[in-house]
Amino acid sequence: MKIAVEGCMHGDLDNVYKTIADLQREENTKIDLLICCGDFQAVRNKKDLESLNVKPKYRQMNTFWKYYSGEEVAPVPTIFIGGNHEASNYLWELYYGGWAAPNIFFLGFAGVIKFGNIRIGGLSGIYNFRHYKLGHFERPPYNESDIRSIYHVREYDVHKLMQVQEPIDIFLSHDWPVGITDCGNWRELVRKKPFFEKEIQERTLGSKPAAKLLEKLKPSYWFSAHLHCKFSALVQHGEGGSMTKFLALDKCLPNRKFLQIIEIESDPGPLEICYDEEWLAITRTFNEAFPITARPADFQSVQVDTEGSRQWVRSKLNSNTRGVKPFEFTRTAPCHDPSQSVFNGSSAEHYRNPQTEALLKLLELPYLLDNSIASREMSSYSPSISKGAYSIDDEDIPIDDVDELEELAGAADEE
Ligand SMILES: [Mn+2]
Repeated sequence: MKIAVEGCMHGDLDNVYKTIADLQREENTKIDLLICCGDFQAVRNKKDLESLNVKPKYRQMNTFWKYYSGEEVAPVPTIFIGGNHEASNYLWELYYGGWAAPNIFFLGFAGVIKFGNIRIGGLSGIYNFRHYKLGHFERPPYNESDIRSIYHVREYDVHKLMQVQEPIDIFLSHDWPVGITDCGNWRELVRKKPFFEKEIQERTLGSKPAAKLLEKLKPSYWFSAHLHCKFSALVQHGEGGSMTKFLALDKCLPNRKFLQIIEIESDPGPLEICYDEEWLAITRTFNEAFPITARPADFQSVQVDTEGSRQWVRSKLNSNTRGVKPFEFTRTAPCHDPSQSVFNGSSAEHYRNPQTEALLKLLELPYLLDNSIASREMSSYSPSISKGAYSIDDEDIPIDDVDELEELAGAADEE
């Protein structure tokens, strides 16, 4: 199987698919799957832009909406995770994963799926210690603070991924696992990106939970993005242990290293995206601890019966009309109309995405994503007055936006 791996998409689907088409023609080859490591920007209409954390000058429709409306169809099955520049309201609709557009699958805030016999896991968002322990309290419309915290990785989602026992072939995170630079040529990296040096030395460049997951899951491949440069590393898990090939890629710009083709040995097919039984069992088990307020998840109440829940999920999938195939793509919010300069369609703040509802029904779980009590309860549990570690006033703000840093670094970054 040939997989194209891409760094940050930034809504530039037209260009990435064109690059893949050119490559297939030039090299007389066929790409089976495109993987994108976040900052995908699945913006359906102008209203979605209100949930996207970008500076006003970058607040553009770009090209995802054409794939959402059906004007264009993704020529290659595409899997993506979320980063820190997303239409977070839309990704929230698909919290458990699902089709964001035909042939374009969002892995969820955390998720594992199968493509053929290849198992792909991922964690959306970026790490920020101030919000890590909190629950998923953000609800659209997002205020100035929520629009930034919604994409910060939560302990709950990491905890679910830490339960995965069976081998993972490919894992995706938007920011890099902290310490990954030790396993590659960091000197060369620092030559190109001098402003990373301090973070590397202080071990703050990247995500702590991602590093924890790398150590636990030991996938064959790990792909990341976010820092807008290409970097590879080889991680050896203990003496004589297995290896993880790490690769980070740039964003999609001319003459930037944003795409890489890897070849993985796999069964002949069919090459389709399918639900992962172990992951659905974990999702079902831990849903009762789903933290819908700012309060940290309480894992103590969760009864783990690994074999029992596996069997339960298996029998459900066997009797499901679609088998292990995810539920079909459905449009919720209206499509962008380029003939209109301002959005004047009617659009709800939150849609119950039928894919999410169907999956929850299959797993016999309640729908919690529009729980409005959440936001009210949230105000009585202010992170800033809780333990010091979550203090909003903390000056130590990790890298949230590399572009901002690059602008500050100015000409030093120009290659
Ligand atoms: Mn990013």
